[in-house]
Amino acid sequence: MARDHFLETAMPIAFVRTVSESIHNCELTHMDQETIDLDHARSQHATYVDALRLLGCEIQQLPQLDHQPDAVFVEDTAVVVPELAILTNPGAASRRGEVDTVGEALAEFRPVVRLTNDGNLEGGDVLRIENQVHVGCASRTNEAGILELRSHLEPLGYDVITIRHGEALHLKTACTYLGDGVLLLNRNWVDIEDFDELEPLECHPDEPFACNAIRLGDSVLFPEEFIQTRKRIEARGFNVHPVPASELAKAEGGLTCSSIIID
Ligand code: CIR
Repeated sequence: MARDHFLETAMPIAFVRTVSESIHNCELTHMDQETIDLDHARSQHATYVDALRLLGCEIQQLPQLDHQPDAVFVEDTAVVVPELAILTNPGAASRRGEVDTVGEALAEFRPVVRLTNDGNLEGGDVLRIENQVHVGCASRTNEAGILELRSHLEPLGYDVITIRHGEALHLKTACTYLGDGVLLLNRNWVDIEDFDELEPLECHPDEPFACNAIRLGDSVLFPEEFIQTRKRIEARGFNVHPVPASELAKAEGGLTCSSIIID
């Protein structure tokens, strides 16, 4: 389908969704249940959305889905490249009802395809660096899901590379790309040798969950709670824009999880 059927974007668009009333029933894999304060979570989320706007994104609000506990974590529902939006089949069955509304929103901007239920894949497992698409294979994403993703992306010129990431929920819990050739990572969960020619920047050992950051323009959006790792990122020459992220962290969510950003 010709690209001019779709809306052109002058600035990045961030798709976001309000924290659901039922967030306390969220999926938990590696963490014990803690009380999540809905108002606090929504207030931190609003600060996050303001920061995305400040750093140059146009914001598109997805419909609120109060009966879907994890619906704020929109990242997991789609993988978007300039040519295509691929809706996922989340490994967590409770999350599959989040996908339709994301597809409807993305359809204005990209041709949309949908993974079948032959395999599982969640967007938090997908780290794209230009034409290299690294995909974590663990509890939420399996070989069949990766195979199907590859069948959509390889014809478009992307390399799809499978990565094992140990105990982390998603690949992007274990590492994210800061830009300028630098990968922020937790070496206990991911091996720098799996990423061609990237410079490793390790999180502080006391902050194992401090590897989920978003590069936007000249800034790195980063959880304000992780002071030691922030110092390392700044010492490497990056400008850090801190935002509070502690409440949704109790639901095993990081910063990338709460948006789908398309250029
Ligand atoms: C889940 O377990 O599915 C949610 N409680 C957290 C999802 C976080 N998403 C992400 O890392 N991309």
